Amino acid sequence: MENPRRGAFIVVEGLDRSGKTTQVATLKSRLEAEGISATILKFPDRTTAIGQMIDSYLRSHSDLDDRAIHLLFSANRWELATSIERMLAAGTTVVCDRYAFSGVAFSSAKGLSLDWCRAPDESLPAPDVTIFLDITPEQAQSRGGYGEERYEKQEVQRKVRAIFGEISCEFNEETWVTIDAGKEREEVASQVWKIVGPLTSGLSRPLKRLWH
Ligand code: Z5A
Repeated sequence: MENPRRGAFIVVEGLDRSGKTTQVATLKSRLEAEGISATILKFPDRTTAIGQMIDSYLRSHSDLDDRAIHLLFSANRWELATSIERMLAAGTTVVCDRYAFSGVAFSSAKGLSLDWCRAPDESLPAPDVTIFLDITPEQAQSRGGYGEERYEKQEVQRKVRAIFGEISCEFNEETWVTIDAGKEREEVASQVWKIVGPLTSGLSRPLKRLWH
């Protein structure tokens, strides 16, 4: 019989080096330790055919028009949309490292309009909460410096952070929570758990859709 309470959909966003991978891994261990059924996803999902095109672009092995790469990032999310819905309906908590907000923030930082950037992700499953790991580009760079990928530059990250700030204004304090990611890993993890813990017993409200 299907679980009457669906799983919660949790998205973790932030700049490069803000600690998303670290925090999602810590959260995974905590969820496992608590015996909670959970799935971890990451966008871009570089394993699919579309994901491989995105990977090649991010590594600067190929060039693409700004709009074309934006649509590929969105298509990469649509590839998984049905399975996200199925997992949530089955009562599984889904934690996602980056989602459509990264799509809008990074493409709009290149000069594309917010409305144009939002359109392809319209009607994707909407997260119940987005946890934004906030860090300055300077703090981020001090964490071992940026690598070789396309957007790993302070100027880009500064623009992206400002756009994430604009996007956050559309949400209330329950659906978008900003955490100071410059703090110690354990302190950040404990704040993440305070948000996620209460959602893991499942939700009875229907899943919403972006950007409704
Ligand atoms: N992108 C896009 O344009 N459109 C889209 O639709 C989507 C994405 C979905 C690839 O993303 C690029 O794709 C990304 C946005 C764009 N470009 N940028 N920038 P990605 O997710 O594959 O790559 P990433 O975000 O750059 O991941 P990352 O470098 O792995 O960063 P992270 O996951 O946020 O950080 P981390 O790996 O957990 O930590 C980084 C280092 O800091 C590491 O050495 C940690 O040990 C250390 N760390 C972590 N936490 C702390 C604390 N609290 N204190 C001190 N040090 C810490």
